[in-house]
Order: sequence, then structure tokens, then C-alpha cells
Amino acid sequence: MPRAMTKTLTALLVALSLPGVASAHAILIDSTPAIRASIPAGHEAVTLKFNSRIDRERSRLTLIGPDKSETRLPVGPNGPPDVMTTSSDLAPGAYTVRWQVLAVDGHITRGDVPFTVVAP
Ligand SMILES: [Cu+2]
Repeated sequence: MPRAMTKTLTALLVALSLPGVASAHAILIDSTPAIRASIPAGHEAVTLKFNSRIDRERSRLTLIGPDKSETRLPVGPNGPPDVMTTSSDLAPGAYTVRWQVLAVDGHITRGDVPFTVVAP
């Protein structure tokens, strides 16, 4: 094998074995409610779907209410390994679900799902 090719292959293998280079961080790919959705008041089921498996026990969900108060939401223990679920009783107003997720590659990502609750 030519020396240049060997070097290239070695560099590639090193890159692939570095944590975080080859494996994806968890990125939100779908949510219920959707980002900037308007939903009727009441008991809301929240579902966040990611692009990769996540460590549910080391991930957290926080609800930011219309008064900016922050409430930790319990993460449902069941479901596919790339999904987080929770639920909450919500009155009309502007809310954000803030997620902080540990992916199986060991990296933490964060993001917000803002939405509006309207009178039914
Ligand atoms: Cu990563």
C-alpha cells in the first residue's frame, strides 16, 4: 500500500475513534407540541424525538411557565431509546420546554421548544 494512502487511512481511523467526531450528539428532530405550536389548555402530553439514543436517567426536562418560573418535569421511563416523554396540566399562556439530553456518546446538548397554550 502506498505510504500516502496508509497515512490517510490512519488519520481517518483516528478521527473515527475520537469521541464526538464520528458519533452524533443528540439533536431534536421532532416534538409534540411542535415548536411555536398553539395547543388547547388542559393535560398536555409532551414527546421529544431525537436523532440518536439518549440516556434518559441523565437527561432532564424543565418547563418554563408564562411567569418564567421553572419546573422540573418527570421524564417518562418507557418508550423508544431516542424519545423522551412527559406531561403537564397547562393553563393558557406562553411556555417553553427546555431539554438537556445526554447522548450515548457522552455529550450533552440543550434546546428549547417554545409553544403557546390557548383557551379551549
Ligand atoms: Cu457527541
